[in-house]
Amino acid sequence: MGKKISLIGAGQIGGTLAHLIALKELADVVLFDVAEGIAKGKALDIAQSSGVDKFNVSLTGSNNYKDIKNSDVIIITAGVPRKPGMTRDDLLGTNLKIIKSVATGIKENSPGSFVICITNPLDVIVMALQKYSKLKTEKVVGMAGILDTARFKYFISKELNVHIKSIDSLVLGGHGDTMVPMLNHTKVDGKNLSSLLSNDKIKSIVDRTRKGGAEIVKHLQKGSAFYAPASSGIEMAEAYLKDEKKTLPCAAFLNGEYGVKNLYAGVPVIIGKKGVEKVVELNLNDEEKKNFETSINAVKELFDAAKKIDPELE
Ligand code: A3D
Repeated sequence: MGKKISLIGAGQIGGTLAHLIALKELADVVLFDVAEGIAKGKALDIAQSSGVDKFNVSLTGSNNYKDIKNSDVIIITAGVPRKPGMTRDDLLGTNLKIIKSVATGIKENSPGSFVICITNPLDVIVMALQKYSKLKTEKVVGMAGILDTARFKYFISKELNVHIKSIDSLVLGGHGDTMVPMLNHTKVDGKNLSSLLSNDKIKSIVDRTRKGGAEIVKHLQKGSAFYAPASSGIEMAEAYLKDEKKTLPCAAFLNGEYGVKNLYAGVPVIIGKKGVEKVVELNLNDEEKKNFETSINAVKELFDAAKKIDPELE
């Protein structure tokens, strides 16, 4: 039987996700948005490109949650993006309300789906989504680490003039200014990054990665990054649909792993047909551990702020 992916939010990322899913023939697509015209218009536009690109999947636009029934995967981008000068955390109040309605829609119509959240502030919104929807924690996961890692690798590849494929790396922690590029786990053709670049250079690449989203917001002036975020979400959906058992950095529920309990944060996980099948625990050195803890504390603080906005999250 054909697979089905529902996209909640048909904005910049939602539309790009739909296009990528169609080009890869991953699944039939339902584009859902409160702004019905956007969902319908984009679905029709992409569907018409099948005459050129020859893909064979169906695309529909909707503002009715009943249309997401029996989705294999749901990817959520419903919410508002940042404007220049805003942090991701500034989006909390608005996007929390939106995610509550999305959680209800999913719970009532497709509770067995693998749900990938992209809406910011990521770690707190994905945690709220799981709490509101009460879906299994292994079926609710956030996209951020793949994007942050892709940005980090891109800047390294440009600096060293090497193919991005030769770089292994990971960015963990929360998706914010405290995210943690794992320097000791970063290798270029098997060599340690510290043997190839000066400390100052590495520091400036880490800094640019942490501010990678803001750099794009500043250029665009209207809206935030959407091509690389969409590609990153697709990698997670594909790993689940094809049972790839791929290790990917994602915002996952921690139940004691890395010494953290009852919180979502960016860690390497294995994604296969059961969803998040395992949290991979890396050996962190003292500095990585310290930075990871700082990042976890930032996520905890923001979740406390979310609980003040909506006591139902207690
Ligand atoms: P945008 O193009 O504004 O699309 C968001 C869409 O959500 C719009 O079409 C809205 O109509 C729709 N929407 C609003 N409320 C609802 C609702 N209640 N139900 C359904 N749809 C609704 O934004 P975008 O696609 O550029 O970004 C979407 C989100 O992703 C934002 O919160 C961004 O901050 C976030 N984002 C996250 C990352 C990560 O790496 C985690 C990267 C880039 C953007």
